[in-house]
Amino acid sequence: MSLLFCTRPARYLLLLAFASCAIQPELAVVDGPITIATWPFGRFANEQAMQAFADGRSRLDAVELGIREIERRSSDGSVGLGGRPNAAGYPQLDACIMDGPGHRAGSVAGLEGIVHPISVARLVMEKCRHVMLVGEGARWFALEHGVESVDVSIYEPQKADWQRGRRPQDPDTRGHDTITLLVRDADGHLAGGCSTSGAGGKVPGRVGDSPILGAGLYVDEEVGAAGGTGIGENIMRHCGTYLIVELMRQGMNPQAACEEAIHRMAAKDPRGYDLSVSFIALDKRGRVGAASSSQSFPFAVATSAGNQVLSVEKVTPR
Ligand code: SD4
Repeated sequence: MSLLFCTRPARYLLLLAFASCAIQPELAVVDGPITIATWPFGRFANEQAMQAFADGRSRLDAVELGIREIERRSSDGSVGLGGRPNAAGYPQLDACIMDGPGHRAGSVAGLEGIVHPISVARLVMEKCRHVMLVGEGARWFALEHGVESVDVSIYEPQKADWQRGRRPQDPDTRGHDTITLLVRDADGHLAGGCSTSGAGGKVPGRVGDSPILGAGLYVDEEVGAAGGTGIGENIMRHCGTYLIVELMRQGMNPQAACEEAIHRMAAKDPRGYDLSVSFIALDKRGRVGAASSSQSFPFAVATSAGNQVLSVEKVTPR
């Protein structure tokens, strides 16, 4: 991994062009706002987040608007109400948001019938004395605040069947993705968020890594931010994003920290590198990194100079 430090967005654009040829992302110090998001759809989240910055909006607006865009699209079976249903046949959504200054956070899990879980996570952070709400209580809180919702009585037949032990023959357990978006604003402050329908075909009530601080998302204003995607059970057991941020605190750049976290997880885990986890990271200086345990992993990075999908190959086991 070669490191390159520069301060000009124009040079960074060159690096992005280079990196889009599926070479490991190079590292550059970037002035001005920067956003990084999981998966190719992350470019749409970046677009909204950068537009929010251009419109003079806050970093939390950038995170919320970026993620809402993917929840709204909800078209690839991953995020939002169009995401993969649980084993009983209806979607339960997880989301969280974290702000660097003040180390504030809000989180929701197992949320039903709410169109934009990321907005509810933000409401929890800003309007509630708790950090995390789940299930019916989270939905009640969301409705109290007037967010966009659908009538969950449509899920009643599936719930009744599940309770009676009548399980769908073939729950949809196909692959699934999560939008995780990390931002640094023009003043160098950090924030992040994530939103997902979680693992397709999950047992009703299952909570993944995405709404768990330090698992699917962690932001530390002094150091940097990290986000995860993949099999949540494997990320949560290792506090994946907390580990990455702590590795950055010890001096690693975001790329090295993402890779090192995966090596440490693999060393400890009976599954070795067969973890299906991927991470993105962003540090205070505006450097980005990404790594994946067992598959190539596309993600998107945007600066004022451009918005591009990059890709890393799975880490080489050591
Ligand atoms: C979960 N980590 O609920 C999420 C799903 C995901 O790529 O990110 N899939 O386990």
